[in-house]
Amino acid sequence: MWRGVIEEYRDYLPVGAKTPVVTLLEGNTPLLPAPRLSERVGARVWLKVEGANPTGSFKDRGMTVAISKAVEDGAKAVVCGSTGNTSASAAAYAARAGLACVVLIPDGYIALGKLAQALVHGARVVQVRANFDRALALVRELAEKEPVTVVNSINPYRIEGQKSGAFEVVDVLGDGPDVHCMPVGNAGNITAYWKGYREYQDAGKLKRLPRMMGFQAAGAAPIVLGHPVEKPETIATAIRIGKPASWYGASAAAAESGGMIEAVTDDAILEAYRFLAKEESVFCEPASAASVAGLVKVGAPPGARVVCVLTGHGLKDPDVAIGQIAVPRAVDADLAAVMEELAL
Ligand code: AN7
Repeated sequence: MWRGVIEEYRDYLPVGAKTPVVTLLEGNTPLLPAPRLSERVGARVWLKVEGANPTGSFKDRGMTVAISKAVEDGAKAVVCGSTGNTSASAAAYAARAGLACVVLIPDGYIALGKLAQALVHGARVVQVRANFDRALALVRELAEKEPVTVVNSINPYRIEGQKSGAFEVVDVLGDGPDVHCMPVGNAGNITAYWKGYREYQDAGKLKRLPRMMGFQAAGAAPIVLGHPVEKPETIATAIRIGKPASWYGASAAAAESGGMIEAVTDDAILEAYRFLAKEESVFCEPASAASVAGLVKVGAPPGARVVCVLTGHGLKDPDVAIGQIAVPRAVDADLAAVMEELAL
């Protein structure tokens, strides 16, 4: 049986025999072949379906390590600022560990499913009239005044856990892919994947390092522009971030791997989002589709092995989903009415 990220990759993680393992058996997510996307871009594409994690996003990989270490270090409470998924994951893992959890979220800009998760798992949720960047600054200030552990990706244990995504890709493919595509928000995940690939290289488990391709939303693309964005805007609220904490890590991953950080428009993100749902049967959230929008935009060498990380589940953001289709109208409960509606 799969034992969760810490037990499966213990040798690569900063945990000891005394670390209390707080796990929801995260990880081991599908690496799903994507035949129609492969045909479209002329490469061999796999989708790393991170929505299959316990709280529906990749954040669980880092949270199992961050919360376990917080318990080991005697913490009583954790705090994070979040565009949604970090708060959902922190709330769930904190509940499992018996820790109090405080989350600061940008008022009105987090997807409904994520807000629901933080609430049902029992976190203290504060909606702040500000964007994510300001919420994270407040979290740092709060942690200086109060005895709380920050579980944003500025906590290095988060990055350590998230690098397990790269291990799993290599464990399935037998080597690194040629190209690795992913969305970039606060830039922790691209930093983590690159660390994971390099550690597996050092361990002799991988011969080929992938080119790391990170994609920001065009309205929230500070790394592409080369300066912070004061008022980031995108339909992909998960990556509506103007001042990424791991800016350096993302730039280094792209530069060292011969990859790039690029921007994709909201229209391109939504096109990829619909394509993934209709053609590959994977319902991901808008931010996740940025990885595929990016691949479609920049292309890949013919026949290259490409992995696109789909970071979160589509059910997280029902408003965007429903906004993409015409909501069906109600008809009378008789067969004639149903058939008329179906134009049969
Ligand atoms: C679905 O939850 O920043 O570049 O506070 O939820 O590591 O930040 C979420 C980010 C991509 C970007 N896809 O990852 C948060 C938060 C999804 C996300 C990203 C996020 P990073």
